[in-house]
Amino acid sequence: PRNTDAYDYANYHPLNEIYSFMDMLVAENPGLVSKTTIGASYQNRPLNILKFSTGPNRPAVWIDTGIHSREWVTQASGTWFAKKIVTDYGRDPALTDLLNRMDIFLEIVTNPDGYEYTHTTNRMWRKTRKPNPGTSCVGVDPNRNWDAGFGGPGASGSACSETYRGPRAHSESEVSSIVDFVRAHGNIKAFVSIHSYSQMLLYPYGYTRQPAADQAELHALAEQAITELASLYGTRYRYGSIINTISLQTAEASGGTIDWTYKQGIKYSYTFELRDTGRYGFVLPPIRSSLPPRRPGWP
Ligand code: ING
Ligand code: ZN
Repeated sequence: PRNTDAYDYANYHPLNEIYSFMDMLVAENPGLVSKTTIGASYQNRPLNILKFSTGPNRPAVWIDTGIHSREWVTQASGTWFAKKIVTDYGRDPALTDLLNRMDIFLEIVTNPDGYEYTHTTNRMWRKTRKPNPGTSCVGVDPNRNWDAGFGGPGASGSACSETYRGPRAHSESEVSSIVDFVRAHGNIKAFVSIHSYSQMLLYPYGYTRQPAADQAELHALAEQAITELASLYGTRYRYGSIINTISLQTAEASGGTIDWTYKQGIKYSYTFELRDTGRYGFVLPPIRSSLPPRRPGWP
């Protein structure tokens, strides 16, 4: 596509098309959107974030999608959010009010090496693509690599595991680039890290049963959010703390993104698990292919 109106939001796109989407959106909305590169992936791809801003020195909302590469509905949703923000600014009162007071940062492809690999080689790849010395198993789980309960139960020390935590906290540049950005910014008020699948809205903690200090408020806000979400298409999301809501082999999940951001003082730290509930899972079909097949001679 030549511009972001011609972009097909109902289909999945390879990495190069998402990168050019970002550049088109910036070119079309120079007063509202800018692109910053916060680091490089292991394979030296840019870690790009879009900044939506209408004034200087604002507190900010962070959204990331695609930290797990196979969760394709998340990168697609991130692309949609970006277009939606520029379309709704000045039209939708809530979004306009938000952007008149705060900046929004959006990292659409948080694990670009993994995303490329899911298109070329293995659709089910989750982790980064950094080799692990002493083994042929590649990659670290970037949602077990953060310095929050790092090394505890709910992550693996084995390089071949899908939940390998890595050699040390923040060992992955895809993680440390966000850590550095969050610290340097210093005024991020909400941090939303988006995964799929399961239809859940989660808040800290994942590494400990100890309730977050703001548990009551986080719970009430999650309930309000999923109620409003369901009012649109009837999609039902469960909600609660990570440890009480996800079901893994181990109860815990340690070293997760939002446990770290919460401990940095970002109270509104949430993770969405988008559609579906397991029928298609990570390989959720694009909207187009869930339509009935075209019949020759029919409109
Ligand atoms: N699920 C998440 C995972 O990393 C999760 C669940 C969310 C764990 C937040 C920790 C923190 O296992 C998926 N689908 O990736
Ligand atoms: Zn995930």
